[in-house]
Amino acid sequence: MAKADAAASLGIQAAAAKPSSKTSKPKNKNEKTKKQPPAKPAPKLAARTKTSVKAKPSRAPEETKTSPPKPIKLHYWPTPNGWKIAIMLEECGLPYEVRPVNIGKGDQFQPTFLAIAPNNRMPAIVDPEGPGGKSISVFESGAILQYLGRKTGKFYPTDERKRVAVDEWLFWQVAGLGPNTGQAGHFRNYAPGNAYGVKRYTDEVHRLLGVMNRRLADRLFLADDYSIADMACIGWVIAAARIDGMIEDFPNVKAWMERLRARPAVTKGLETGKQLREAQLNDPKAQETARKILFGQRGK
Ligand SMILES: N[C@@H](CCC(=O)N[C@@H](CS)C(=O)NCC(=O)O)C(=O)O
Repeated sequence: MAKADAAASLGIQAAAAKPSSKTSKPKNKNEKTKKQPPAKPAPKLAARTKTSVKAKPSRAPEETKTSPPKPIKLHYWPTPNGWKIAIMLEECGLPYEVRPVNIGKGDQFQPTFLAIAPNNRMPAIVDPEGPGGKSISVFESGAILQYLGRKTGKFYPTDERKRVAVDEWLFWQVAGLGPNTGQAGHFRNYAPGNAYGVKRYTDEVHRLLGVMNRRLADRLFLADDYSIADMACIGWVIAAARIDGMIEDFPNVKAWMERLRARPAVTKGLETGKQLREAQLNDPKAQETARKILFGQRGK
């Protein structure tokens, strides 16, 4: 499935989402966050005595409190699975630096990447300020969203009933909507002669959108309040919407999609690293290399 997702991400799958917003420059949030606050002027000594020098701590406690958070490293390629995390980071206003993982060139097999993401799939993150103030890495988009939700206390409620609802729809996306939309795109684009594969996955995407449409009949978001479950779904719904124009069968999903796209953080997330993929789209050689890398992977 991930192969198909990956293909979608490279634009070699027509069903892949293409956010309509204009091209943005490469994200380098680091530039912003690297800026240090101006150094505090050295304290003036009231009197040049030993006692007064000793009395002054070298660093005021407030100074440590206000130091800006260190940016999270986002190992990323602009695909529906990558967008989820860019959207969440934007929604939370967390500083981050994009570390491109060019899956069409095989970056996902680099030992340094495998050390943090053993499944050779992006996204992954490294948070230098993890639990206990120590660095932590996280792979699997659902686990990353939950981690960021717990870290920030945003978009992932602590109330158990509400959290269960978010988890249900998050796992529904990770295990259902994403993989099946990816497979539908794969068969439709690379094996259109395989009528069984095309029908099986197109039908399943249609079924899943029907489930979502019923869920959204009496609520604005999947788990009532806007949450990481909505962020997980948006990229895949954009991709699914393009299959045979099937979104027209599901007006509640269509309205939800527009609701999400109206959020500035969603727009920014969908734009993150857009130029990385575009460079590859216009290069047939790169497309050919990508296919070789992405299709036919085996365990040994
Ligand atoms: N279950 C994983 C799926 C991630 C995934 O499939 N990523 C694709 C891009 S959308 C990838 O890295 N593919 C690389 C490859 O196929 O080698 C997640 O949700 O994080």
